[in-house]
Amino acid sequence: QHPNIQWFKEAKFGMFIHWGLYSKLGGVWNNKRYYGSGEWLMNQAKVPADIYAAEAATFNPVNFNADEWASLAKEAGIRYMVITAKHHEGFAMYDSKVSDFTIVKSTPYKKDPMKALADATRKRGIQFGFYYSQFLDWHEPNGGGNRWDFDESKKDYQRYYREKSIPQLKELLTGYGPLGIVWFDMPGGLTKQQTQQLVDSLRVLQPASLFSSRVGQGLGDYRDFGDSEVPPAPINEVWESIYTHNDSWGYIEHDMNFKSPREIIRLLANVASKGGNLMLNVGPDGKGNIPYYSVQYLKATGKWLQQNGES
Ligand code: FUL
Repeated sequence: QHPNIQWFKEAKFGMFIHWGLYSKLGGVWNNKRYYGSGEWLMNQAKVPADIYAAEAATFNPVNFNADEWASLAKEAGIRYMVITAKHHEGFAMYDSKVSDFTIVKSTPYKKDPMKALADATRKRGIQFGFYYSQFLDWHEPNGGGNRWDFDESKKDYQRYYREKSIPQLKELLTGYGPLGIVWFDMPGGLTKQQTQQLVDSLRVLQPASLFSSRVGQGLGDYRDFGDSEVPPAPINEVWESIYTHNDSWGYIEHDMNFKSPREIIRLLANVASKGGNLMLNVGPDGKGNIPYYSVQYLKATGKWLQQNGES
């Protein structure tokens, strides 16, 4: 077991945040509405990489306020936060030096929101972590997943890992203070030995960080189930369930199917009673606002937890 697993075993409630260029698109492409995972819009609509990238020119999340997000988490009784540093679309939501496709270099916003969020979160005693899509990257010719622009047979995954994925992970593990979690997602293109090498090369940078099981090949520090899945019975392992507040991880403007405070509390109780943590996702919009119902219902959840002696 990982030497720093204890806090996670006791955490119970985490906040997941999916935030990227897709947040600005809100599930709409060429006047067509898509439903489901808003962060998959580029793939759903098979948007060419260069046309998708041009959307960055109008991504300007001026309402983003790190202290607001962190204090909402605190009020909700949340103990750890994991935010998308780069999702499958390939866009870095932080100041990456190894790519030009970043919030600092290709948007009018020009700032790195992650520094402020890391600080605001930790200041409130909440563990902070990054989600990073280590294999799927639809922006890059050698990244996994984009077959509508790039020929699969010509892809060099090793090169993608070498030139973008690993260097970006190293940036995230060295530039943002102590990370509670590095939340990998959707492994691919690596053997077990190569995955072990990846893990080892990152471990040395932050030995205390926990790595999610989606790093692949059974090498994570705790177990994640599938999306929106709770095991049927208690299990004797360190684990986490991930759910999203409505029906999408990334912001979708026409998705109003938010779980009520009662539903959130039931879910929390179900997961906690089986010994796991619930990491519940919110999807802020392209301006940097957490949806109204997520704010209200998370606050109500926190209030209930406090009244019932859990927070
Ligand atoms: C999945 C991803 O493909 C989804 O977009 C989302 O990030 C979810 C939490 O994990 O595997």
